Amino acid sequence: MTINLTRRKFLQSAGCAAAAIPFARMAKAEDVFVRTPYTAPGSFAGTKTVTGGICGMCFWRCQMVGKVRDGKLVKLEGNPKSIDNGKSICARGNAGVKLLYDPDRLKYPLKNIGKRGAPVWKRISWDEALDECASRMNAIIDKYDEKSLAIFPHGSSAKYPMEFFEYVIGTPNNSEASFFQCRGSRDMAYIHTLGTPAGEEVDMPNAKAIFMLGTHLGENVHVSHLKKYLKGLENGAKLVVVDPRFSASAAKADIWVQIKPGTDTAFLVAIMNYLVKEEKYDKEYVDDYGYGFDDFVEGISHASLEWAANICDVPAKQIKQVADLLAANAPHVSIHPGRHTTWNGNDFQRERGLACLTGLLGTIGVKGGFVKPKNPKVGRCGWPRVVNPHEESLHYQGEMHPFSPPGTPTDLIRETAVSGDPYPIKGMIAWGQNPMQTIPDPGLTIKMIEQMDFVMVCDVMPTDITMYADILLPETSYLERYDYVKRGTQWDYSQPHQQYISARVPLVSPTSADHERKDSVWITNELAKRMNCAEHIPVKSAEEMVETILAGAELSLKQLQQEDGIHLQPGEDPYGVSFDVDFYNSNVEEAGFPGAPTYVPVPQPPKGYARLVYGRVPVHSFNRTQNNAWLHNEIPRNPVWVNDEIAVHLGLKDGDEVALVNDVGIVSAGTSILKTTPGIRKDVIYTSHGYGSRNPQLSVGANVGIDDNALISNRTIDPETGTHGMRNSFVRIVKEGKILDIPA
Ligand SMILES: Nc1nc2c(c(=O)[nH]1)N[C@H]1C(S)=C(S)[C@@H](COP(=O)(O)OP(=O)(O)OC[C@H]3O[C@@H](n4cnc5c(=O)[nH]c(N)nc54)[C@H](O)[C@@H]3O)O[C@H]1N2
Ligand SMILES: Nc1nc2c(c(=O)[nH]1)N[C@H]1C(S)=C(S)[C@@H](COP(=O)(O)OP(=O)(O)OC[C@H]3O[C@@H](n4cnc5c(=O)[nH]c(N)nc54)[C@H](O)[C@@H]3O)O[C@H]1N2
Ligand code: SF4
Ligand SMILES: [Mo]
Repeated sequence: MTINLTRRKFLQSAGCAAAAIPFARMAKAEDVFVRTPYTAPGSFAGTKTVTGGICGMCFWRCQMVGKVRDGKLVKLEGNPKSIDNGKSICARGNAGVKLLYDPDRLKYPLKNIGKRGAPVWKRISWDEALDECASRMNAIIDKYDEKSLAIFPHGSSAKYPMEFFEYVIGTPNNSEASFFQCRGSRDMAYIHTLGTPAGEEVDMPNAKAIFMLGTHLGENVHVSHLKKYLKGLENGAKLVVVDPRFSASAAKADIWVQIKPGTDTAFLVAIMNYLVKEEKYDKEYVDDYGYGFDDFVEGISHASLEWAANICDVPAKQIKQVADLLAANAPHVSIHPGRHTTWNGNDFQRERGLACLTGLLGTIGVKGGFVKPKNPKVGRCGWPRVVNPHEESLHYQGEMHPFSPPGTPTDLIRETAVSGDPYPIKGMIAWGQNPMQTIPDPGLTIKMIEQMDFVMVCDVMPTDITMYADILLPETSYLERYDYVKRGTQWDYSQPHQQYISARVPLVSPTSADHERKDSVWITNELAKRMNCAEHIPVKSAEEMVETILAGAELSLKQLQQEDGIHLQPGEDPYGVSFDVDFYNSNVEEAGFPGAPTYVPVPQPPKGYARLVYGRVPVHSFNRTQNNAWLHNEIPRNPVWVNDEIAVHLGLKDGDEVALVNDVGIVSAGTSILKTTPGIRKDVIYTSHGYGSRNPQLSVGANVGIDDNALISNRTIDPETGTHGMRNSFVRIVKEGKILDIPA
């Protein structure tokens, strides 16, 4: 592929073209491409290839190039120079084109002159919007103090405003979805076991066995991670998948353990107890790097195979079979740490269990095991820490959740806002996060929002949270802006080691006559000026921010461009690096929690209900792609999985139109189609996340399928970390208005 367009030339042509083409014509041109990208590469003749793109359809950040014709992006592809995703991007990455030209996108700053939740929008100028946001937030700070603001950020463009509100304004109330509803419990458990966050750094390509708990690769799609996994399987790795559902991974497994949800820690400690008793663990690794091993052995000694079999509802001999398979292939075993790990509120202990199992098998720093390749160094660019509000954080004040990830547990913010105790929280900022469909118990989120003096939302699309904004700010999309650097190493560590550095640069011009979108650096700086913080502004533009980060690696945007968007340099072999293992963690014990991984039972479904469990579909990212017609057309609604025998009992059949009602009486706003299958336990109902938006501004995605989050009314809090347990809500099926009890 020739990459023959310089950035300068590209920006010139893109700028002119965009200004010259009225939007109606652009939309028409786009329609021509709706169906073509997958099938007709010939139709991309005459396009220019622009390098430097980084995908933002999910957070994996694959490296891309864009095909541009007349200033219009017509196709996205993996960057052939990438040693990460390579030429591949997934369906969602491909559909970025559709997001870019989605006519429903936010275009101008908007003021809500109706009610929160039932907005009436009035277009206002940026000056009016920023003046109002700043003056109302200043007023809240004057009346109360900095702690009365809370920010709900997510994604790379939210980092800059997040740092502003935390480091400069000084609020500790910052709750990132990636921690408190995603991987916070995992990262903290690994830090307090192996001394390092987990990432998903298991060397699957070189593994003899791969062990996955819940992790449903194939439905969970992160391109280079999937490549690692598939390479491992191709290379003959045995696969063990523990999942109550016949997931895409379970379908490839040598052993599928159809576990009872919430009981995984019992499963893990029984395996470890067996390995210890049978002396099938890595004594040398444990002797050299293990701490608290005797206390650990004592702490798990009760966990017989039969004990776990009874709790997990799986045969004892299958647990033994899994343990033997792992031991037989050790140390070349990938114990996958998982990613979304906020399941039932007993999650820190389960993740500690996974980390301990990793140590027990000595599968650290070896082929196939847990390895941490060194990333290339780059510079830092962001707001200075003018204040450090950390100690004021609600969980420090209350001495709760001592192993909390960075920020403040979402639930503490929400309860504090609703009760006003220990202090009022009166201003809310949502930036790249959709709390309405992301945080369990949306009813409580609405209560929190209702008592706010001011709500500001910055987004790219109308979503369920934007309906609650007083002022709604439109951001440029990831295809039109500079933002953070993506760096890493190649994924198959048996290859000569290489590191890469790339940066997100615009593939098309952000300017156009039909909208007034701005990037997050510009928006935050303008707010900072109006909040009397101009002196702390670290950079004038997003471009300068990227240059500063690159300068730390003695690189520049110009040089990256000359290198086709990706700088490669030699790295270090990650093998041979060991990590100490805190099998028994006395800090955890001193804080009042079990020092050895311990199974804590979780709430069980009341009579007539099944547990609601959710996961991913390969063609959607969270809630953010609901309105993307290309993706929507692939899986228009989220099927409701029900065990086939239960279905027969209830007189239901495949394809029936159903709704769900939960154990506090909340009925799903939408309906979906039933999927009856032996591939789901009888006490579980499954559907996928990312459907059922209620925002009428979405012409494709509104009221389609079932919103899982609307049904998650019972939240449990993981006591060590303060992260949300999200799978303790229970549902019944509704068909034609009739509620059907799930038989025991
Ligand atoms: N296509 C797509 N891919 C994505 C994303 C996306 O939005 N779309 N998001 C990305 C992100 S940020 C994340 S965090 C990951 C999430 O992906 P994962 O980390 O793989 O998600 P989980 O929710 O842990 O896994 C869901 C699976 O867990 C099973 N499960 C439910 N309860 C239990 C239980 O108690 N025990 C066990 N063993 N299994 C259980 C479910 O049946 C389901 O198969 O996906 C990433 N990849
Ligand atoms: N019920 C339930 N809840 C979940 C999950 C689940 O499976 N089920 N998954 C959990 C997990 S693993 C995660 S990681 C979180 C994800 O939680 P969120 O980060 O809230 O994910 P999204 O639903 O994609 O919402 C992100 C919002 O950012 C907007 N957005 C997209 N791009 C941009 C941009 O460039 N700039 C700005 N300003 N906004 C942008 C989107 O339009 C959307 O409104 O959800 C968690 N919560
Ligand atoms: S995995 Fe797919 S959606 Fe995520 S960054 Fe890569 S191409 Fe984009
Ligand atoms: Mo996540």
